Amino acid sequence: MTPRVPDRTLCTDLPAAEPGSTVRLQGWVHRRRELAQLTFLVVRDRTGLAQVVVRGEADVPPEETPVEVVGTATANPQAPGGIEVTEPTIRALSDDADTPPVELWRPTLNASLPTMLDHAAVTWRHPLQRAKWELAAASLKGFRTTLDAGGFTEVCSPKLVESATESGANVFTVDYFGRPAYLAQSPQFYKQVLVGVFERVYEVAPVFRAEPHDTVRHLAEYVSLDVELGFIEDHREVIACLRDVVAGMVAAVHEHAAPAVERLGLDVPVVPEEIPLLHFREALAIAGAPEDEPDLAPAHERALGEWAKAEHGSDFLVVEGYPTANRAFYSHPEPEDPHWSRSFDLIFRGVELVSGAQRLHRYDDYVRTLEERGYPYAPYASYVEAFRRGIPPHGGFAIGLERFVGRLTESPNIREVTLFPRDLHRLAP
Ligand code: AMO
Repeated sequence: MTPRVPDRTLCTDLPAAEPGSTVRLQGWVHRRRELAQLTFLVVRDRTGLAQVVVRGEADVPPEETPVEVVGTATANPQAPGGIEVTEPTIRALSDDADTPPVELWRPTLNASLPTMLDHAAVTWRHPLQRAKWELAAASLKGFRTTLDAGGFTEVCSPKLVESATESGANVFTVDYFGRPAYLAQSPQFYKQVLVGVFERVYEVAPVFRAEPHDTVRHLAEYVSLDVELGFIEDHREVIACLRDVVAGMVAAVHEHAAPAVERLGLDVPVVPEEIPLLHFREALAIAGAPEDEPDLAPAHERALGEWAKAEHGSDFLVVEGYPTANRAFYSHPEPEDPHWSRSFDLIFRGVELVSGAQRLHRYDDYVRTLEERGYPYAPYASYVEAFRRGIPPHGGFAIGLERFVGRLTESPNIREVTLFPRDLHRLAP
């Protein structure tokens, strides 16, 4: 429970205050503008901005200092929302703040990305920056609400693990009491094993990828929204679940982040009832790629995004049936033609947002696949042996949170929507 701060008026509620009544604001000095006879003070709190007018001599702390303002609500058609605070008593709640590295009071920030990231603790205070994370927070709510309603159980799996899940190449190794361990690249093995307990699980957690590439869509740590469900017929059921989850995330953006959508002037996508779906082979042809290409390159995904928009008016597209050899070993091959897998990706505005698949669920299939791929058994033993204890047919997917918000806001670089990004060059702030 949030402790009740008596009599605090939030900035958004100021327009509803009775003119003449005493109000108490708490927030930061967003802007201090000294004129000859007056000082205008704009206070910023978690809900918005409010104008305070100080007549005559004023001792207003510098910008970004947290303050409490007690004064009179006064009608003024020129003030935001038609009400400002006059005759204020202003009390600094901390020491005077240093001059911020960027002018946060300006309607837009025109600092370079490195400056924004170096000073993230301050630059996130800008209303347009905050709005981006408000979208992320709303999306998380929608993810959880949709899955809770669908009978899923939220789980938390370990992030220190003994084997790589996605590929050996991009794992971070840590010293675990004198032996090597890895930071989890994904909760993949645990979510599958937990289908054996709960049937349907999801997890919201950071995952770690030692990505050697300095790209606009890769981070070394990102938030993975993982889902796994049992008793399925095939991957199409997983795709149907994914469709509902993404629709739930978009609905939650409307429901919980409407002011952020408005501030950013966003074009929020509509999730079609049936997301257009292509087989990998068709996708290659549409993207103009050679037919023996093993995967879709970013340029192919962009072309497919344009195709989905032009042909179906959709910001989303599912590609299924990637070549088995090119997907993770736990992916289920198509029984009729095992060259292709029951895997899929969801492309959102030309960028891969989700990977998923039906998984292998029989112990013997795992042993054979590990052997065929030349993987040692030992590092996978505790995972693979769970499949001797009765795991039903199952499948799942993972959504990259930062990719979702990045495409929602059509940001050129994923770092712009990440609170404190980690990449090849950045470990602080
Ligand atoms: P995959 O490795 O494709 O699949 O990751 C799933 C989704 O996570 C996001 N993503 C990233 N986001 C930011 N930086 C990165 N370095 C990065 N790498 C991936 C993308 C991607 O689509 N275990 C499987 C999922 C599953 O089958 O359930 C997996 O992790 O949005």
